[in-house]
Amino acid sequence: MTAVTTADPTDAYAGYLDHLADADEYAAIDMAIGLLDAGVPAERVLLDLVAPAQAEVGERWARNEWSVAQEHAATHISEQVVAAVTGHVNPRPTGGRVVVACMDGEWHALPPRLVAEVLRLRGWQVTFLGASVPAAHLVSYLHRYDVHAVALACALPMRLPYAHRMIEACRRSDVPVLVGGRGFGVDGRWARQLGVAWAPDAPSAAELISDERALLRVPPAWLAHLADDEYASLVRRRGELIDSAVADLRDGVPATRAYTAAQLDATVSDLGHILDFLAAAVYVDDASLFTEFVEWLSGILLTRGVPATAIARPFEHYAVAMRDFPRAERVLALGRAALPAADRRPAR
Ligand code: B12
Repeated sequence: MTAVTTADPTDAYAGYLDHLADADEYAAIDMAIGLLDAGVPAERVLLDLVAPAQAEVGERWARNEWSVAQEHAATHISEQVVAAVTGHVNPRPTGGRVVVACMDGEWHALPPRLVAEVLRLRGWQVTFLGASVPAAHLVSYLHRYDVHAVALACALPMRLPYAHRMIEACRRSDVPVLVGGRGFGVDGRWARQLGVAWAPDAPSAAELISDERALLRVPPAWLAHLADDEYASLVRRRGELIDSAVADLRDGVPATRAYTAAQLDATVSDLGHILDFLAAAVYVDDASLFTEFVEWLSGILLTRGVPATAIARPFEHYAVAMRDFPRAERVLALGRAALPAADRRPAR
């Protein structure tokens, strides 16, 4: 068993990351259980060790230092650690039932799993439904039980329009809704826009769930701008826009003609993400959703050797197609302004 020389998860962090890097599940679990045995509360092991380590896993993937396989291995180990920690403590419920689920199309199940386990540790009877739960299935599930609250997770802002539909569906079942995850913005501003209670982290989620009046005290959604139908039109034209952007890339960036099937798949996926983030920004009427995404995407692509001119090309193509959509056109223009200068070399 790995000796834990410190009873502070923050001090154990570097060693834990090494275990993730080595894909050493046993050492990672031993370290977490060692902290529990040294008197560290389980909640701190989950939130001060596992959570920041997973954020670092994401940074290493983004910097192209870790492959997708290394990220998957590390995430699997973190999931095993979460199970081992809560299994070790084995909390028994004293409170009502809380259902925790990911939005439809959302595969980041570990962040809400951490929230679910913290709620469990605090006495709630938690049902964790995991990744991508279709709205209709979630609603029929809620009807079968006496549910105190439902907590919905969204890690990617491009899923916000779906999130909104799901929130509304839960509300129609008269179950109080709470949301969280990076997808609602670091300060939860897009949750406020959608008129739903938001918590920045697991402890705040637990406090909110204990205060039913606070959970229900939310301002109405502010989505009057959707009357212009721009969001719906963008969604309708998604496939056609991606096809024409691929054709335009082949014309304008000859290197893309030699792309392998895998490279082409990744390109189509990126072209779709650009439109999905644009549509989500139009949905919540906030250009910062799109500009933040453009900065993130440019960083990812430059690190992987994609030239700045090739990154900019689809944005120019989409800009021409947005001429009849004033809000989308404005958001796209701000996104283009956030693109890297064409002479910037890929980071090494
Ligand atoms: C593991 C991982 C995956 C795994 C998820 C597996 C799993 N079982 O969860 C897989 C491989 C599926 C995946 C896929 C993708 N991922 Co990913 N992923 C991650 C990674 C590395 C870790 C996630 C995690 O566990 N985080 C740890 C927790 C603790 O994070 P947290 O958000 O801070 O959570 C706290 C609060 O936000 C809050 N909270 C979170 N959820 C909830 C829910 C509720 C109800 C409440 C109240 C609070 C709350 O409480 C938490 C604890 O205090 C993150 C990096 C990161 N920084 O998170 C990227 C990351 C989120 N992924 C990213 C991307 C881009 C993707 C993909 C699009 C990649 C691709 N090209 O396919 C896909 C999208 C899949 C989809 N449609 O959902 C980007 C998102 C960037 C952006 N612009 O939005 C990130 C940030 C990586 C990066 N650095 O660029 N991913």
